Order: sequence, then C-alpha cells, then structure tokens
Amino acid sequence: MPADFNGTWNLVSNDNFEGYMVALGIDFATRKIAKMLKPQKVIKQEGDSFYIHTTSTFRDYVLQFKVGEEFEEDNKGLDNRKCKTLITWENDKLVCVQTGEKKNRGWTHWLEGDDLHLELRCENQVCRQVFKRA
Ligand code: 1AG
Repeated sequence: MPADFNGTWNLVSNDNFEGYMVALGIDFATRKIAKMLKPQKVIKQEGDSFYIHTTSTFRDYVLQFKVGEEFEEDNKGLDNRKCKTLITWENDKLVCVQTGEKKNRGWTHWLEGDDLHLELRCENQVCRQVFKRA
C-alpha cells in the first residue's frame, strides 16, 4: 500500500521559490507576484492514479498522471516549456523527473507527520515547500 496523499493542503512555507523561478527563467514581474502566493493543493489519489490541482489567486495548474507512465507535460501558465515527465515511487516518496531543456528538473512529494512536503528542483536550485491540511 503506497502513501496516501489525498486531501486539501495549504502552503505554509516556501524556501527559495525565488531561486527556483530564476532557474526557470520566470521574469521579474511574474516572480514578484508568484512569491506572494499561498497556493493550495487538492490531491486525488486512487492507487497509482493522481490528480494534483495547485490553485492560487493568480495561476492554476493541474497535473494528472499514473505512476510509472511517462507523458508529455506542458507546464502551461508556469514556464510553458514542454517536458517528458515520469513519476515513480521511491519507497513512500513520489519522485518526478521532467526531462527537457532544463537540466536536473523535477520534484519530490512526501508526507512527514501531518505535513505534505514538496521539493522542486531546477538546475542548481532547490525550493522546499511545506503544506498543512486545510
Ligand atoms: C507544481 O508542480 C507546480 C505549481 O507544484 C507551482 C510550482 C512552481 C511554479 C513553477 C514555476 C513558476 C512559474 C511561474 C510562476 C507563476 C505562478 C506560480 C503559480 C503557483 C500556483 C500554480 C508540482 C506539482 C505536483 O504539480 O504537486
């Protein structure tokens, strides 16, 4: 039985989001708005099928995937670069590799106590986000 990420989660901390956005080439004005946001994630998980909706007052992002099945991701409303994306289980962590123009791009989701963690990686930058149940 894999970890259960189901729920509605609110961002409570966001370390080095700025560095991550710079690595993705997000412009200054967009970064200024984006770093003020307190996004919420709604996660629906059925076995290895995931629906992750990240919402905010500025942008929204929906990611749907099955663990172990590579797909094309468009990153619409984020940096808009297309990637070949593959998400796998590493023990109870969900590990995503986003292959494309940017090196070392991906993320990891895991649960720790009552918190949801997300590490976002791009090139030499790591952003660490923590979410609590809404
Ligand atoms: C995400 O992926 C994507 C959502 O969590 C936000 C994460 C990073 C934002 C990426 C690049 C910044 C680009 C533009 C900034 C503009 C708006 C920020 C919007 C934030 C809310 C959508 C992992 C996820 C799995 O899909 O949880």
